[in-house]
Amino acid sequence: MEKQWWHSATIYQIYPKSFMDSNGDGIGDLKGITSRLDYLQKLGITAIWLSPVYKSPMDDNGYDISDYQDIADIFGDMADMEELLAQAEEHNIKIIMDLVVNHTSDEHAWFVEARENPDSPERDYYIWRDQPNDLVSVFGGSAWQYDDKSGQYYLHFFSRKQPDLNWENAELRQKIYDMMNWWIDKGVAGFRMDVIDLIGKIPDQKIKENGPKLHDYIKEMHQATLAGKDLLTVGETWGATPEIAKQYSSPAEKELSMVFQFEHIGLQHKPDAPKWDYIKELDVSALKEIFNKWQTELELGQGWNSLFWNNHDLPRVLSIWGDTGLYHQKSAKALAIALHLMRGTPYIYQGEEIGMTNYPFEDLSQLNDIESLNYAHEAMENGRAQEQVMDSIRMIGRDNARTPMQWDADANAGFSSSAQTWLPVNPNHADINVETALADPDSIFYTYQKLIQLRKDNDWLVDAEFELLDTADKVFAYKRDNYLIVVNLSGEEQALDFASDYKEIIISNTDVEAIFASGKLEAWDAFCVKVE
Ligand code: TEU
Ligand code: CA
Repeated sequence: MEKQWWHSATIYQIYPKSFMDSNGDGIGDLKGITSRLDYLQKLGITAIWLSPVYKSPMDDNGYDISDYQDIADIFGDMADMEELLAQAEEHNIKIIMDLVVNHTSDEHAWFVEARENPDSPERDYYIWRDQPNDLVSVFGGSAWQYDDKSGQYYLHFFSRKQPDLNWENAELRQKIYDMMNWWIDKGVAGFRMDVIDLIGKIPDQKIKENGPKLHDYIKEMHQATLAGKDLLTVGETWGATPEIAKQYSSPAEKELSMVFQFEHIGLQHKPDAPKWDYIKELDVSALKEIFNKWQTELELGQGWNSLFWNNHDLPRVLSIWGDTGLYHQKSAKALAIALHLMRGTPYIYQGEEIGMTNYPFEDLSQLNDIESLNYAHEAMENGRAQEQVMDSIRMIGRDNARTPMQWDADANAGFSSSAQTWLPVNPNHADINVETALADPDSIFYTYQKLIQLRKDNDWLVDAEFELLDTADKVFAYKRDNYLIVVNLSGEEQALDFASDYKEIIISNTDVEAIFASGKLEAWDAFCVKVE
C-alpha cells in the first residue's frame, strides 16, 4: 500500500459557531479560529475539518448552503477565509472543507430560479413531483414540501429549507465539480462529504442511501476534481458495512480516502429505534465485536476507516459512555487510548481534548438545533411528557456538542466578550477549560497530544494487523505488532486475566507496573506497552 499523509494524521473538527468569537457578537467566526491556531499546533493535529462556513440562512447551522463560493456574514468574509488558509499553512495545519452537496438551501440561487421559473434548467437540479409518497424527513414529517408557485412538491430529506439536489442532472454535477475545483485551487486539503451516501437516491422507489448510481457519481467526481491531487476525502456514510466501505475507500476504486461509518454509535440507542430511545450503559462486548469486525475486515490496502467518538451531531462521549464525575479525566484518557491506537485516521471534535461534556439543558428555550426542536414538538404532540423529551435531548441532542468551546474559567469561558452567546456556555467551564488543561502536565490534553505524536512517529499504527484479545467483558484489549493495548471500559475493577511481560510503557493513564503485579485493572485503567 502506498502511504499517504492522512494515514498518520489526526484531524480536528471545528464547529465554527462555537469555537472562538473574535468580534463579541456571541458567535464563533473565522478570525476567531485563526487566533487559536497556536493552540491547535501545540496539540499537534495535521488538519482541521471545518464544518460549513459558507453563505447560509442557518436553518441547520450552515448545512443549508445558499452560496458555495461565499462566506456567511456571521463568520466573516472570503478574505478572512484566505487569511485562515494562509495562517494555518504557517502553522503546518491543513484545512478540509465540509462539502454539502446532497442538498442546498432553499435560498440558493439555483433553487430560487427553479421555483420562480419551472422552465429553467435549474428546475431539474432539484426533485419535483406532482404527488408526494411516504418518504419522511430525518428532521420529522414528510420529505416532500408543496410549492404553491408551481403546484408541485419538492424532496427534502432534511429540513424543508434543504431541498435535495438531483444528481441525475449532468449539468448540476459539473457545477458541483467546478465549485470543488475552485476550493482546491484556493488551497484546501480535501473534503468531508456530508451524507454522500444519499446522492444516488431514487425517491420513486424509496431508495435513499446506497442508490445504484452512487459509486458512478463518486468516481466521476473523483476524475473531475480529486484525481492526481494529494487530498483527504472522507464520506459520511451512516449505514456502511466493511464491504461498502471498500467500495468507497479502496485505492483501486478511485473514489474517496476513507469513510465515517457509525456502527459503534448505533450502540447509543435501542436497535431499530430512533436515537431518542437512548441507551446510556455501554455494551462493551458489542463494541468490541464492532471494532474487531471493522479492524479485521477492512484490510490494509483495501480501504481505510476513520476513528471517532464525537462529532457535531453526537452527544459528548464522556456523558454517555465515560464518566463525568470521579473518573472524568481517567475515563477521557481511557477512551482516547482505546480509539487512537487502532487502524484508521482519528478525528477529535473540538473540546474532546479537554474532556468537555453534555450541557444540563433544562427547557426547550435553551436549544437551537432544528432536529431536537422538531423532535420535541412532534413527541409532545404525540403525548410524550415534556420531562421525558428533555431527558432524551439532554443525553442525545445535538446541541450538547455545540455549546461554546471552553477556553478559560472567565465568565464566557474566554469564547466571547459577550454574555449573550448563541448557545449557553457550560457551567462546568470553571473546571473544564483549555487554560487549566495546559497548566496541568497530567491533563487529558497531553494524552491527546501524545497520541497524535505517536501516530506521526510509528508506522505500526498504520500497518500492523489488529488482534482482539479474549478478556473480561468490560476490558477491551488488542495487540498490534509488538504492542499490547488494554483498556478497562468501565468504572469497576476488572481482572487482567493474561500474564504478560512488558519492555516499555508507550502511554498510560495509570500505574502499569501495579496492574501487572496485582493482575487487576482499576476503574478506567488504560495503557499501551511494548511487549517484545
Ligand atoms: O448529518 C447526517 C444525518 O443524517 C444527521 O442528521 C444525523 O442522522 C443526525 O444528526 C443524528 O441524529 C449531516 C450533518 O452532519 C448534520 O449536521 C446535518 O444536519 C445533516 O447532514 C444535513 O446536512
Ligand atoms: Ca463573532
